[in-house]
Amino acid sequence: MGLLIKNGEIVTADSRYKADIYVEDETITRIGRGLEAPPGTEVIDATGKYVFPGFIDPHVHIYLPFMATFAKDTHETGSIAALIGGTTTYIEMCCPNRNDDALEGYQLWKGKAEGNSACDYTFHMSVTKFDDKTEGELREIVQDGITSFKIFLSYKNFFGVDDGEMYQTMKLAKELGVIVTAHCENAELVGRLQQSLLAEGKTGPEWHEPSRPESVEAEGTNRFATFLEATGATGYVVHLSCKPALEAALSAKARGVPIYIESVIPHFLLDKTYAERGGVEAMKYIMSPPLRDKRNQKALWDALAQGFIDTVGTDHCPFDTAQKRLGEGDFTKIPNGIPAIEDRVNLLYTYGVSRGHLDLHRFVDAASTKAAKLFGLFPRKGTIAVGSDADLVVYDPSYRGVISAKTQHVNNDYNGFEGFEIDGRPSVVTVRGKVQVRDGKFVGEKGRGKLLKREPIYF
Ligand code: DUC
Ligand code: ZN
Ligand code: ZN
Ligand code: ZN
Repeated sequence: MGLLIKNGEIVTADSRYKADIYVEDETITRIGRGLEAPPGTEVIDATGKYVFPGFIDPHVHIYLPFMATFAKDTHETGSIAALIGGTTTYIEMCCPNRNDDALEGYQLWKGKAEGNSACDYTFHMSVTKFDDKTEGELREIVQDGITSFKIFLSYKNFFGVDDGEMYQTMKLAKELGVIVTAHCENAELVGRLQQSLLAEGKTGPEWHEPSRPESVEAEGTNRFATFLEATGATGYVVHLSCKPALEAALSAKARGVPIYIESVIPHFLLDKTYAERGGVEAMKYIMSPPLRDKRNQKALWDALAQGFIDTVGTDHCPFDTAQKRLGEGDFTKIPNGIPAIEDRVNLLYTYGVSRGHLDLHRFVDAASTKAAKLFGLFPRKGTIAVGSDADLVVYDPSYRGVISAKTQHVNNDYNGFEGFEIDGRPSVVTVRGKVQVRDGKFVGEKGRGKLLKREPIYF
């Protein structure tokens, strides 16, 4: 049975027009005015609404053993939350520990998602060590359609790589047409600063940011860019949070280094004063890189509006208040993460487009199209065109609401954006032609999501 979305205003990264969209099976087959549909077609009236391509979150953690515990979502809860918020595809970080085998890790992560996600998904494969065996396994994983790597310059004891391993990872990525994504903070410096703060009795959550200052992120970003330059690999900085790191990345870009930038929604809207409230209220706002001084937010919004920041993701990573309390008396033990998978699109629309910081096309580009292009999903995902997957978000800009943990679908007992107003939300969300969400409710089929096989890209 077909699906017809009538009278909406289609908005992509580069076009805006009124037309109907006809979907057969999983694919958009016609776009035009006054389309007729055979009897039995499901018709959705999108009068007064935008129709956006399904949004893509390029950076989430669903299954994640980390900091003596596990992130709280499953693919069932995480994907339903994503879909309600308009995200129809997410890219999860597959993060085996340094001591674990890469291929076994990949199979484990893949197994957690298979048959459980209601939206489509793929992975960035973390390279957490580099030796001959790992290299062979990485080649196999790329063959399976995973054409992006992730490296951590931080988290030395969990996933972090040293500079030599970063170099080898980039050489392999260059050969295979794989983009290297990176968490850029200087691990050694963070470790030393943490130890000296603790030794001075500075143990509360307000010391998390001073243990990972802006300069530490700028150094990591600059080092990552330097290694890209030397190896010729293409890179993508994840969750860039501050002006000095932005300057480091942009100065590399200006000299021709192929480097792309992601920032995540918490850094646009929350600042370090949230982590200075004391006790568990502060611990809820611990993530890395940390929430920063508020002056950075303008730099991020401006860079996003101008296209210097390419994508907006979440770094979704839920830990509940009981887990956050693992760091009572020692800020280095607070599980890092602020969940946002459900709220990213509505927050970016509200505080970007609706409140005048962001052009509507740049919004679609940053929240969907650019990620599709960078990660080998375009034009299957990230646009509205004949032949593309029918991942569509009928968006109601007249909706008014307030974010609250009481109404969220993420598996967590708080929401870092509690009380934030939203000026719009998806009224219908489809994944490959099937209606999965209507007006804030999941009405679809659990476990329908597919692992997306991606092709290498030689940038
Ligand atoms: N930062 C977080 O806050 N959580 C997960 C991993 C990361 O890099
Ligand atoms: Zn990270
Ligand atoms: Zn992350
Ligand atoms: Zn415009």
